Amino acid sequence: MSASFAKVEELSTRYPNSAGKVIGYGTAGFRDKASILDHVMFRVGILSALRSKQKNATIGVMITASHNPEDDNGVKLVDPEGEMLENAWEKIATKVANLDDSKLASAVEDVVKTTGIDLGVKGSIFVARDTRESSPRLTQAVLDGISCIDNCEVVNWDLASTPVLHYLVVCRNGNEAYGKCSKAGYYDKLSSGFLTSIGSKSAQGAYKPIITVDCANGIGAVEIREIGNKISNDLKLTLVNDGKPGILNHNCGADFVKVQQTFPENVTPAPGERFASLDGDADRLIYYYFDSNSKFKMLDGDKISLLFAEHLSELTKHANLQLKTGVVQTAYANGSSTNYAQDVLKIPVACEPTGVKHLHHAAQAFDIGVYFEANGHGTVLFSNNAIASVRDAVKSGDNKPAQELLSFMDIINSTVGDAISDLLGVEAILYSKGWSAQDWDNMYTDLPNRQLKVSVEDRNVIKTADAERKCVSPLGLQDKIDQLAGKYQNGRSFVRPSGTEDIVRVYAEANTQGNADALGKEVAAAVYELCRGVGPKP
Ligand code: NG1
Ligand code: ZN
Repeated sequence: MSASFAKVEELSTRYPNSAGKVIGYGTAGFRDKASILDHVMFRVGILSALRSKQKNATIGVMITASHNPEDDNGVKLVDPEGEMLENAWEKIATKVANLDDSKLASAVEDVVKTTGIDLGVKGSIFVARDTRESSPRLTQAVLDGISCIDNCEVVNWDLASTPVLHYLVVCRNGNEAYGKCSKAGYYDKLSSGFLTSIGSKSAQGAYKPIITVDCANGIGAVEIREIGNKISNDLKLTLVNDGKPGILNHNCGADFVKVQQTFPENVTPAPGERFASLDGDADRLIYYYFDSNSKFKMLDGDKISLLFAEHLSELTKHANLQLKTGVVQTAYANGSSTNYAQDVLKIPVACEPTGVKHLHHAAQAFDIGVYFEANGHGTVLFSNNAIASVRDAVKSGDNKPAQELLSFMDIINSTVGDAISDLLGVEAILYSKGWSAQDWDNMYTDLPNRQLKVSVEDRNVIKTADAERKCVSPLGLQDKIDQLAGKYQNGRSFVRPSGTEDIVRVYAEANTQGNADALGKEVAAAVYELCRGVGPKP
């Protein structure tokens, strides 16, 4: 063992691997019960330092379990350009996180050798955490891990949302044009983008400049309060579920609203008002309202995506710019949204496997790439060509649509899905169109749908293809799904193993809620039967 890793051996005794199970780096990093994650955090700290030296750039470490319950926690690494960790390192992370304690130091030495890391390079790591009670303890484990590797500079940003950490990493790694590398820089960028976007015109038409925001009792409350103060003359934000004594993600937050299809706790619905929910780390956003029949109506990631796509492609047309706008979705996107984008807006749609890194990558193929998961996680990417063309058009004279595009670009946090940035983007568009939530919802009507979970012995017996829309294993399951979906008008269903929970997810949609529910139940029963279900039969 080289002397460089003696500290790994020494400090690892404080963080023994006693999880008793394998914990994998999934679509959202490591995520599990907070009580068994200490050794994982310590090891992620070590890896973040190595990754930083390998890339000779700042790496982010975000401690959060997003929309999961308070007792869970998790950690994800942010690569230098704000993107999710590269695949090869996900594998390294899973391997290192699960090793016996006695093998850790030599495995770390091995990573250094096999990935060609020069330990002489100075490491730089940004660490941030959400509001969970376990997060300070787990942050310390990450910091201890980093301290095992010599010559590293650490900034502990303490409480920050996932999108704020991504923003800080991008700014720090040289993209100064993007924004100032501070929390204040983030608040300024978004709020001034919003204020410039709406300009001096007052709210018009059916748009009311007031919205109630459910903060899931999470970190989003801290961030949005700062921004709300800066724009309060033009948009009044009323915050609910903004922290203790409220419990994180409990009967509130974007995931609760999306899955339960109902209002969160502490929101008093009234027709004509707009509501939005953030998730626990403020990277997902869902809107909803009471329609004139006092019925709950949801405006999810697909609706946000198409509002953005429609507005941005209209602006580029009016600005006389030849920029290609595209939409990227997953199989969870409502069938109506896909049809509306392709058939009505004539905007190309790509379908990618679940996990924003797949969507982010696909969105880079467009000048303006709008990507969202139906659950409200997404953003807009602008190519260098798009940024340069818009700036030129603004410089060259009186081009109002180009100016509007430019200020909209400032609102958008392109580094990752960002609930607060997306909220300001939605509000700026509704403001300029003079639209109510109902007007926005009228773009198209969602097909009724249902999501279910099935517990099975080993969820990984399910293998999928075609961006998760087809199941290729176990044999016979896809035929069964086809047969069941064929019974219902507009019937569509697919199944996939979750990357964040030990369950199989079932999605079903059909022409009526009753049919979507029935299809979902029947497909869940087929999964239970063909994949060795455990627990009560669906
Ligand atoms: P899994 O558990 O793999 O379905 C969930 C979400 C993803 C993504 C990740 C990360 C659904 C159906 N799935 O993944 O979209 O957001 O969590 O948080 O919403
Ligand atoms: Zn989240």
